[in-house]
Amino acid sequence: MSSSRAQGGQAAKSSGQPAANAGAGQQVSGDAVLLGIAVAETSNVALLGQEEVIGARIAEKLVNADGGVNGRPVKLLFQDTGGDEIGAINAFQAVINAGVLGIVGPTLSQQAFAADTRADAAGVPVLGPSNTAKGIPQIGKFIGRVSAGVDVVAPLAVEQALKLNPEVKRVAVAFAQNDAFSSSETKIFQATVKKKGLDLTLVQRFQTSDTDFTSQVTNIVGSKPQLVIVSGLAADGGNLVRQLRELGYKGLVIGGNGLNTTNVLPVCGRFCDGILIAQAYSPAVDNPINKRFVEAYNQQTGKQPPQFTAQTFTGVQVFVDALRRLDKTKRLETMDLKTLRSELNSAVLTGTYETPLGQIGFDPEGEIKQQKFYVAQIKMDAGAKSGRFVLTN
Ligand code: 1QQ
Repeated sequence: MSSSRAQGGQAAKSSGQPAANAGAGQQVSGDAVLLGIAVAETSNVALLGQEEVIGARIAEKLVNADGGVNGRPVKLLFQDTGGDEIGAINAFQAVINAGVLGIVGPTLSQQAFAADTRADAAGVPVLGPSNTAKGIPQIGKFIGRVSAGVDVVAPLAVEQALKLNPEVKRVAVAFAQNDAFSSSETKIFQATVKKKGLDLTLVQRFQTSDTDFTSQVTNIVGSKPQLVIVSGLAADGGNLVRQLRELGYKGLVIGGNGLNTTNVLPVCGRFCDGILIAQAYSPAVDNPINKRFVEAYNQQTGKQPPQFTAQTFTGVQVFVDALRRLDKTKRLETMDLKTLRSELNSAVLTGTYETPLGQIGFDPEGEIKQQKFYVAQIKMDAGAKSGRFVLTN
């Protein structure tokens, strides 16, 4: 079953009919089960979002190979959000109007705070594949995430840095102040630094649109840190690290979740080497679904899957598993679309799932319950044209 697209802003604007009033009809009966994938396929944020599209496509292939939703094929409706809030709102509206049962997206927390409220108001369940800021599941009853929050993931990178260099005492942090995730993550990093008895010597701010970090890196180097922690997105964060190294900084660097992609490697090149980044996924997770996922990804790319790909795969899988379960108690065709979306939301929240992230479940607010996390370190290959994320634990 091939994927298709909602009709962009057009569908969002032209539909006068509230989606919640439509019948289930073609969304399920003998036809495909529709799910929306609204992530950043374009803009700077596509450095992160591209990996999510791949995860969704692999999930579509594997769930359909397993019979879809009890015989009904699953069809993903892709809608590009671009990198900003308005793009996310429009993409959400387009897939909602097209009748999807649930949405996996958007890419950024900054976008989620804007777009998720629309889905929640329309009664459409959302699973955030990469929305890690504090407060995401609390946006509303229909909002959950398969991306563990910064509070549980970020501190692990600091612990790993201290293992690599127990001498670390002086720490500087920098963060993108116009991005909700980066502002949330830096708070956790700063609290962790203090909790560990380290000295937070400097806090520097930047914008995700910045390309020149001269003043920030000059101030950072001047504060003589032994560890620098960067919370930004791939383009800006990668550039900051490069400029920091170019100015001669030799100590440890932690990158936050916004740098968690090999797409950062062309940005910082050889200067990416050694960056520590906490992970919510390991390709080594030992269960059948992860093995199939890793194999499918590897066949396509020759590489191991990255975190955002695994999380987006998981978002689709959770919706499909929940629909399969729901269908066994109440046949999907017997419900109108509004009821079906609401029942799907309840089913998602009450299930447990064996996924590439390991076994997961949700708390009543939609926060993921996940057992294991990891820390990777970037190793650039000789020549620094390519590199890998190597797990340290
Ligand atoms: C968020 C994130 C992003 C940096 C992941 C793509 O974690 O916005 O919450």
